Amino acid sequence: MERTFVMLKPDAVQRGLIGEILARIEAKGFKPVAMKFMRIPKELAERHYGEHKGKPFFPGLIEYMTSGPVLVMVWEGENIIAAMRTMMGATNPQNAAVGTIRGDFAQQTGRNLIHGSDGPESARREIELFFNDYELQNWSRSLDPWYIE
Ligand code: IDP
Ligand code: MG
Repeated sequence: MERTFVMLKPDAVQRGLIGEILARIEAKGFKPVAMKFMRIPKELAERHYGEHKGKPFFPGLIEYMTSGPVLVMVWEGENIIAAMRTMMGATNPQNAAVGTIRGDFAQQTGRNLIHGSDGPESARREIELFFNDYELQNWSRSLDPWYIE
C-alpha cells in the first residue's frame, strides 16, 4: 500500500484547522502511519524544500514554515500520493477547486495550509527526512476490508 508525507503548515495550526483537515483525510479511509507536532528547524525546512532553493519566494517560504509548530504525518492508502494532491487542491488556492482543502480554506499560495508529497520519490525522501523507522506504525484495522476490496 502506498504512503505519502503530509504536513499541516503553521497557518493551519494557528487557524485551528487541524481537526477539520484531519477529519477529511480520515473520512476518506486513509490510514495514519505516523504523526508528530513539532517546530521545524531552519536547516530541515531548507532541506525539505531544497528543490525551490534560489527562487524568489524561498526565503519567505522558510520563514513561514518555521514560524510556528506544524503537524507532520505519514498516511497510507490506495494511490494516496495522487489522491492527497487532489484533496489538497492546486498550489495557488485561487486555482484550487471548491471542495479541496486549499480551495475551501485558503486564499494565497504563501498561506496554503498543507503540504503533500508530489510523487513516490519525494514521498520516500520526505518520510525519511522527518521520521525514524520506529515512529512509523505498521498496523491493521478491522475496517480495512470495507475500504479496500
Ligand atoms: P506544492 O506545495 O503544491 O507542491 P510547490 O510548487 O512545490 O507547491 O511549492 C512549495 C510551496 O512553496 C507552496 O506550497 C507554497 O507554500 C510555496 N510557494 C510556491 N510558490 C510560491 C509563490 O509564488 N509565492 C509564495 N509562496 C510560494
Ligand atoms: Mg511541491
